[in-house]
Amino acid sequence: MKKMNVGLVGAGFMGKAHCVAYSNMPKLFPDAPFFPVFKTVCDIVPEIAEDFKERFGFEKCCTDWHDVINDPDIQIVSVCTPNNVHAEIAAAALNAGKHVICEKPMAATVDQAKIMFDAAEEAAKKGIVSMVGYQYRRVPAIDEAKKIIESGRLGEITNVRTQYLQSWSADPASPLSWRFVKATAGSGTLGDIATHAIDIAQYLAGNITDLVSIVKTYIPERPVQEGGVDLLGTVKLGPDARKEPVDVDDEVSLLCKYESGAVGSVEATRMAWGRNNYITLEVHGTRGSISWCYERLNELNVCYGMDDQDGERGFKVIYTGPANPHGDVTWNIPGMNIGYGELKAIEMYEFAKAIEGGYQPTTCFRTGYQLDKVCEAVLKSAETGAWVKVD
Ligand code: SOE
Repeated sequence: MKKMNVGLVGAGFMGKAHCVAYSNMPKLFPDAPFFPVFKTVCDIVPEIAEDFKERFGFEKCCTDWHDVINDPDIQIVSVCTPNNVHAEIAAAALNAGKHVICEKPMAATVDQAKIMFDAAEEAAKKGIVSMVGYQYRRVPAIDEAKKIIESGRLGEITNVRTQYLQSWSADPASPLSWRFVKATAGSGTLGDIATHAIDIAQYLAGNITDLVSIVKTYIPERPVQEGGVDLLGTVKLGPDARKEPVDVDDEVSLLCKYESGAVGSVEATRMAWGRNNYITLEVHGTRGSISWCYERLNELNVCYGMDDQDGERGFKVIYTGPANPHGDVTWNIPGMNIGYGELKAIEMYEFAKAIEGGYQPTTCFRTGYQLDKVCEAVLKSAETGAWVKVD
């Protein structure tokens, strides 16, 4: 099997997710285009880089991302750093002729996203592939929903509602990480998780053209964890810890119009006690509806309302499996179920197929740039209270 060498920048939670996906891709997908070889892992904390190298079997580790970009042996770069450095690393990698898969949101600002988009457009002319980690649209149930919508069985789509609710930052004792600082994150819940919900909605209903939004920050300062890594709320600090301001949003809500003519709403928060990775989708059409939640990601609820008898109308549950998108490559029996690990492997497989085929995957840097523009429109509308057109 052909081999391709991988460099990883950022050895945190998402670095781990990428590496598990690289490892599993050729095992889960018999027609995987290549076998990824772990060449170099980079993290600014030397002990983290060293530990990651050992555990995942990288050949080398380093603390300066330029060492990854300047290595002619590396063909693929994963960018899993805080958002504010995505642009310089990803653009440098693309300019050096490397395929890039970058975590979301694509950048901390639209200007940074534009730099990445331009670099990706130029690189694409040479067959170089870019991708942003909007993996939730690749859940088999979401692709099945898309098939059903496109088949017309739901009639004309009138409303698409999505939510992404988490609780890991609801406790004021959860430390201030880079995710709560505008300079590093760009925005809070908006870029971090609302973008996933927006991506699913746009995947199914077309791009958002107009929106009006509310953005709230509930916890204005948080305790600082000295020298710690971002552990997503699993560490709590006592009342004596030094505090610093939060200058990004905790919660965002928007009403929107899609280019398809549908309308809808998106809500996201990291402050919803009791909700963990609660991504929901509800689609209403003139003949039927779809409903889905990530916490039961293998199940798609469909109601063919107009085709049901009076008195028998309701949702039926499709347990996704071999007969659904990506069903040939995960597990054999519906109900055996896939989870986050397999989902990231599906994403990696799509990335690998695009590299082999020399085309840009869905969720390429064009998609990432457009999503960053939606975020810009959300923040603008929240400031003025007015409807805003997405550029
Ligand atoms: C934290 O909110 C986070 O890790 C996000 O950054 C991811 O994109 C999401 O998939 C899970 O939660």
